[in-house]
Amino acid sequence: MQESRLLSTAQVEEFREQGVLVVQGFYDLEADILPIQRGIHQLIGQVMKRHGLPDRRAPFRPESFDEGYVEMIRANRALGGEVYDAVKQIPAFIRLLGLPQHEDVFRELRKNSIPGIAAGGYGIRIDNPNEEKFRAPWHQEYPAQLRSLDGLVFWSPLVSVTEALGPVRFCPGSHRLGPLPVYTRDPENPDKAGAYALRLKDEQKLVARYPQIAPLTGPGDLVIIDFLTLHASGHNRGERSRWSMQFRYFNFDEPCGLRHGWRGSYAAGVDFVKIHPELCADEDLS
Ligand SMILES: O=C(O)CCC(=O)C(=O)O
Ligand SMILES: [Fe+2]
Repeated sequence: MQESRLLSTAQVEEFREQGVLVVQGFYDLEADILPIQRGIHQLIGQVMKRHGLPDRRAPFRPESFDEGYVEMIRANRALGGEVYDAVKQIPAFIRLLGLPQHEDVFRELRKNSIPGIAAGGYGIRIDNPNEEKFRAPWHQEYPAQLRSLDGLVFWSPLVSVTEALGPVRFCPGSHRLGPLPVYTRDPENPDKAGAYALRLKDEQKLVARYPQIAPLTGPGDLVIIDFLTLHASGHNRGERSRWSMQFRYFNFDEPCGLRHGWRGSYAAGVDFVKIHPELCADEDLS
């Protein structure tokens, strides 16, 4: 077995205890992050071009790569959806998905694992100011992703996340609860579908049992999240969208995944309930 190289023994231990770990300066800003920010700047321009909108933006700068985006969606929210779908196809983003260090970190945290990249489990979130529709309520990653129980989310911001931008919230230690029952529809939000409609059963009771952290991070930082750790989007009350990347890895050698054949969830066209009927709490709903 290889020795732990990218994470210290203390970091490995912290992750095991907390189910979440912040690694500052994990990525190389110039080589890894800047090309993605440049790609987003370009694709915002391409969406403007597609719709015949004048592009009055300043030349690209990493700090303001998303200039014009908030104004654009304020005029027409659908254009935000176009940008969202486009940016996950930026070559530099896909290159970072397969970064060897992701695999190395996975092996350091999941000894003797066979790491896999969760197909359809990567993307760039754009959490817009004062928007509720796509905000993630308290959840564990597993029901929305499946693949294997012991997966990891690699989460990394493309902007400096201030309190105003609504940092992601975590319940450290909650991964020890194991996979929790969920409702597959949300009566309060009937317009939500698929993974967006999943709601944790007894959400408030469960969350109240844990302390909460909401680390402030910036470009280059990495947050590693256990597939079973409770976490939720913050509320963006700022002036700018909170842009962040998600890469999800799983383990081909975990018993539950081996049993169901590393199936994906909603994004892979799979009805999660067919695979885990025991985790569906819908019978409680009227
Ligand atoms: O960035 C967010 O608001 C939520 C992130 C999340 O749930 C995830 O990366 O799995
Ligand atoms: Fe999540």
